Amino acid sequence: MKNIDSRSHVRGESVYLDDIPVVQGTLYACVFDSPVAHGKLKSIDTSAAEKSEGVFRVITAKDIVGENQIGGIVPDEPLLADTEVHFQGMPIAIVLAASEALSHKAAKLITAEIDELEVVTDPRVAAANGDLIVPPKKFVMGDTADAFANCEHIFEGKTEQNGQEHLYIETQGAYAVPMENGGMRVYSSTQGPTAVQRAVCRVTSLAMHQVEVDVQRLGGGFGGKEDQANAWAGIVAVATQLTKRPVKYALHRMEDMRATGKRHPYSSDYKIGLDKDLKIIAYEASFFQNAGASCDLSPPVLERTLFHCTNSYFIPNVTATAYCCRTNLPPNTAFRGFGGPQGMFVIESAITHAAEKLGVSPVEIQKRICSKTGDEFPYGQIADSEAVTSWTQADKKYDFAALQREADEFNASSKHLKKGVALMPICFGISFTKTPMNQARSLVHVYTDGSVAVSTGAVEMGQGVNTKMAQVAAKMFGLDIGHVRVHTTNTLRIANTSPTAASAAADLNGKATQLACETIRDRLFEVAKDLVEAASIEDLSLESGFVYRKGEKTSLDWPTLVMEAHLQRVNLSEHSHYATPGIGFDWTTAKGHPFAYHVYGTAIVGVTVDCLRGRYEVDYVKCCHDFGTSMNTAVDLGQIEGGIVQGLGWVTMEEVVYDEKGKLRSNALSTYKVPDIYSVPKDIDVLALETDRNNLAIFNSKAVGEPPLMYGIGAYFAIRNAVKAFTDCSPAFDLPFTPEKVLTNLYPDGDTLR
Ligand code: MTE
Ligand code: LUZ
Ligand code: MOS
Repeated sequence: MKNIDSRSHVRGESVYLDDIPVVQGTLYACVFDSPVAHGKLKSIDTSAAEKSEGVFRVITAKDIVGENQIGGIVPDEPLLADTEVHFQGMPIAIVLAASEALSHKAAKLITAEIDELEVVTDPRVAAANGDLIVPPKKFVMGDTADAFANCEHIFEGKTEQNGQEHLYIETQGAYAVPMENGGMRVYSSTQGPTAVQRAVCRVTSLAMHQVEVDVQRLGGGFGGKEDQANAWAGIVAVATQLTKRPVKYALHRMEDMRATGKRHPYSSDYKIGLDKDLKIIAYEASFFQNAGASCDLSPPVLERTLFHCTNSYFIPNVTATAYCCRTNLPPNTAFRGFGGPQGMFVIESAITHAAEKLGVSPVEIQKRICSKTGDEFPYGQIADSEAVTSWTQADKKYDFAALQREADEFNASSKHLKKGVALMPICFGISFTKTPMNQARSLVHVYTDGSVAVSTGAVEMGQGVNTKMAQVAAKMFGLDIGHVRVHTTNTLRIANTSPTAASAAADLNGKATQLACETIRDRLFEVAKDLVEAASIEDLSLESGFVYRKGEKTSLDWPTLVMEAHLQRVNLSEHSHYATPGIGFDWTTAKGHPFAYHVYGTAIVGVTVDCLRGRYEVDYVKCCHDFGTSMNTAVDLGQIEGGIVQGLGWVTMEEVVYDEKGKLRSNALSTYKVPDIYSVPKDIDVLALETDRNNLAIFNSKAVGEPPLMYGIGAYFAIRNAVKAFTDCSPAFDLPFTPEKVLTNLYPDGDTLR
């Protein structure tokens, strides 16, 4: 089963926001955004822009009909700056013109008088100033103070992690078209159609039933459009409301890069304690999250850092504290892994630190603490663990010791090329940690020709969720996938959707689709029962387009059955709702059972470092991954490969650079390097950990969107090991490990010719 979009993607026929045919009279928006990261906005001069060729109107904060606010969790984010600017790239005014080129030209003519204020870009400085967006969050299990007193070895240290640009191929954008009675339809490149609908209603004062949001698909989201599509939809909606004209805005790459938030940088402290058998018995960590200028999704991202701060390990005594620090950078936001990778890097760094000091391989420590079924996570959930099974199966197939030996032997005879190997286990909780978000709806129509239309709240962004939705309907009705069409994600057909995020879209929307199909199927069976003279509907099944009775094919085919049901006035449509059972979390105790299940896996990453130049290549990523029972191995393998490459890009070459004034320096593809075909691992080998253990995943096919990204973290540790094979050093736990940083670690004295 392939991805149903492959053909139209390859032929360039798939429709993205910018491919939607525009309506006559469409105006093109462009924002004038703040050139200053922090300051009092005294005045805005739009006169030159208003006189510029083709300009229809310029809009500022005072024109907004509704509330000038899009902050979802904390109301700290005006749509347009009114009295203050708090990051470079913050929208101040909207220019509307007859073409995209003319609106961009006019936006450059706008000026603003801004009294500059102090710019903070460092989360620790913000924390020291007491500038936290929400109060600190804390997880406690056992008693670390007590446990440290009994430790044989204690190590303390610090880690730094940089951000990451989403670099979805399709930039942010939206297109609003006025409808009668003051309503509007908004096409948006968003992961969260309902979030866009709410934001549009807030800034226009329209009721939600007046605003239709429609999403065909995204050219990638990666979390960057979970919350941050709202601003651009809000901007075109405000403009449409004021002008009664269709308004479109598809951002240029550099606008997108400077105006949108990224993965959160973190600065963290750790303290780790081991007993005499090298078992970790105590772990303390403090996470300083660089949230940027407004709240956005920073608190739940921070929470997931805590949820994943012990990765796949069981540590009996844990205290983890997390600080959401306000800085003058664009608001950082969801990014594949959602704070989980940041938590995992710190524990892996702490383990590596301990191993280095104790003169053992980190593997010796990692293997002693793999969680087992029945172990408790610091947040109270009891593990149903595949940490050991994925480790054992990976070791059996790939032979960790042999791979290490191969690297050691290579290094013994190679002067300037050094190989490094590292083991990277993962454990990722599936469900939104905010329990109410774990619900979804699906609308299924069976038409009288036998074709099937499915609409859900899931947004297709390349991850293949539409293919999975079509598979669910096809399987439930015993049809070929060609009979099923998955339609746009639309707030009129599916209301109150959660964003497509948390890797949970296929589970939540797939289960809702399954329920809808089941209901229709049972109605059809009632009709079929008489037609094929079955004793009970229990005897009936649908396979390969025919009704089967007690496993035997009858002559009643699907289109005939459907038409007969229609003639008998049987309802051939169903709208179903699914809510994940058995989950919940109580923040007053910071304990509960937040996740439907966890996804596990164990990867081994091998690299070669060119110790003359500091450059490196990833030779392989071999992993045993917990799929449950994959319902689409092609799609899931694609997710694993993409996730790994995106993860290792974050820890190696992707370097987001802001200067001390809060100006983004890595603001284009010429200054921000993402992995390309030459830098992907030469070998990605995936062993399926196939289990028939029951879980809450759709068809037992576990969520796969985010977890594999964290295998990529292993590349940092593998490179570090290679560097240490060249020279006696202890590189800082500082991401990304760019070739420049590798080189300075290889030659700490700057002497490159030894
Ligand atoms: N894969 C592609 N091709 N494009 C994307 O934007 N987003 C990732 C992941 N895989 C993404 C992707 C993120 S951040 C998430 S949360 C999941 O897909 C969301 O989809 P799912 O819930 O259907 O797995
Ligand atoms: N988004 C969200 C997420 O709102 N809550 C989550 O728990 C989450 N987890 C992963 C990715 N996005
Ligand atoms: Mo993904 S970060 O949950 O959009």
